[in-house]
Amino acid sequence: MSTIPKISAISVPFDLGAGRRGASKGPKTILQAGLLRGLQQMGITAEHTGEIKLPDDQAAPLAAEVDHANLKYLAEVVQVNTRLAKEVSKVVQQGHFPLILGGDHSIAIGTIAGLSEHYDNLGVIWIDAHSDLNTAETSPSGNIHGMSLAVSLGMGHPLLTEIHNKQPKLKPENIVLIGSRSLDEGEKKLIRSLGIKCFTMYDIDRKGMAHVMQEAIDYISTKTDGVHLSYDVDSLDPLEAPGTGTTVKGGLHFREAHLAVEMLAEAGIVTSAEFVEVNPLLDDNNKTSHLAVGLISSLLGKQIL
Ligand code: 4U7
Ligand code: MN
Ligand code: MN
Ligand code: MN
Repeated sequence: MSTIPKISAISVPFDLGAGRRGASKGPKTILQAGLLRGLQQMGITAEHTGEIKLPDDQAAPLAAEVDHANLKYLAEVVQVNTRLAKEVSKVVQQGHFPLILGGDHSIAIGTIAGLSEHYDNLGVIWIDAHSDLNTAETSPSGNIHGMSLAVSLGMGHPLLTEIHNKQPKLKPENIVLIGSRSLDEGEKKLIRSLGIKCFTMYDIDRKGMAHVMQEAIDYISTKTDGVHLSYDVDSLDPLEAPGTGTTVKGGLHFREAHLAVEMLAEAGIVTSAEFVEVNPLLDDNNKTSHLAVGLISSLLGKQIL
């Protein structure tokens, strides 16, 4: 992708949307694994715009103030995503490519909210073992990182769905799920009733990743005016990506994961991306952070030859 604009990387050291702590340390280890240096070596101009986080002294009082059933840390999630949405919107306004480094997947709420201000038909490719389509009513955990895609569709607590105004942020027909293998009952119902395009691990095994990606690209590129890639590293098999909080066996292999982003680079359709759920506390020698750097580089055009 020689046409790639300047990359603005935004760190979101936030993990209260997840059931386990540690993803807040993800952005730092991804940067330490050499992300910006690698991109610069590829001839890409990349800057780090800074961190979006809660003021340290506010986390405790906020948690005490709000007690919503089955929406853990609602106030914190709202606050960080409200800030993130503004920053993402600003980056798009500047004509740069937003690259968001998570953080748990609840930050997709803010990313997509900020993007949606600039697109009438935003497409989202959601590569994840999960679909993150729960609401407080269907969630078995109350963890908001399992609800972010539903929120972007306008479903869930108004404090979440109303972040950054525009409502809803996404249309179900503009979403593609890839790598799904752990879906809750309520999520399955929603995928079926809304007709959301979903390529499960079965489809990837049956058709191969190249075929699935081509179908996904053809499906999404014709009807959208921008495509956001939301990449949860738990889409990979735990053997490849041990450093994440919600591993599910039977996931993408290293080459399949790379092929997916290489094909997106070749298609030239992706206008923003986020890489989430890297948890260095659970990692093995920063394997998952290095993997994330490799995937981001491939997405932004790194080729073998
Ligand atoms: B992730 C789960 F029940 N569905 O809602 C839930 F299996 O961002 C997991 O994809 C959600 O990692 C995982 O808690 C959220 C669970
Ligand atoms: Mn996820
Ligand atoms: Mn996941
Ligand atoms: Mn996860």
